[in-house]
Amino acid sequence: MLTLFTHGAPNPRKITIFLEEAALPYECRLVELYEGKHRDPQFLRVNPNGRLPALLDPDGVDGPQVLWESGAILQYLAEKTGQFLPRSGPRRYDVLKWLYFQVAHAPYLGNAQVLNDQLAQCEYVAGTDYSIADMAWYPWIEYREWQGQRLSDFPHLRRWFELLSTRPAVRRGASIPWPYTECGPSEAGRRAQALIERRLKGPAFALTALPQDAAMANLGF
Ligand SMILES: N[C@@H](CCC(=O)N[C@@H](CS)C(=O)NCC(=O)O)C(=O)O
Repeated sequence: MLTLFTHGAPNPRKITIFLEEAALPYECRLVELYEGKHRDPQFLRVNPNGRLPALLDPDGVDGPQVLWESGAILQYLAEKTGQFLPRSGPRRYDVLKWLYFQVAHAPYLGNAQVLNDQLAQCEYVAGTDYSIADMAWYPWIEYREWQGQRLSDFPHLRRWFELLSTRPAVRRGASIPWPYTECGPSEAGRRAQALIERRLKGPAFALTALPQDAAMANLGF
């Protein structure tokens, strides 16, 4: 069975969305980010970069396979199952292009505009078919408020987000180990949640409710 090293954070949720979509059996191993457990020597032996997600597949091509970096994990699982990534041809590279754009550049604020323009032309992020590129973007769009952004400013992105939210596997995957609005049951998680909620109500976020020009002027641009 696959083992996913995870916590309540956007990059690991890309993988739980895939695993739920593909109905692959897996177990979750929680690595408590707010307590810094991802920097423990034990976890660094799994991912020397000390970040989540990581995946262990005991049935890899040539024996057990350890993976980290969410884009590599999504590509591996897509190739293992033959789902959500065309095996060859231009549409494969469309998916990889939008996948790598996400893993290389999220969560920069300007990406919402780029995605919105793309989704004005395509039903899904990489074209006509639902793919691992959609799974990579979805959990980050969930966190839009942390960047002071609203879906109402990006109608095509909103249409896509609502479409994905109707998929039962996306809803399940995005709630494992818990939804993005929560930080988990540990003491450190509860402290983090209180801090985040205070910050979301604070002036840095209120600023973005202003029209773009006024917000920029306020920032001194
Ligand atoms: N490029 C990596 C980024 C992984 C990453 O930064 N994960 C976050 C959780 S969403 C993390 O582990 N953060 C802990 C830290 O940066 O110390 C990927 O796509 O997997």
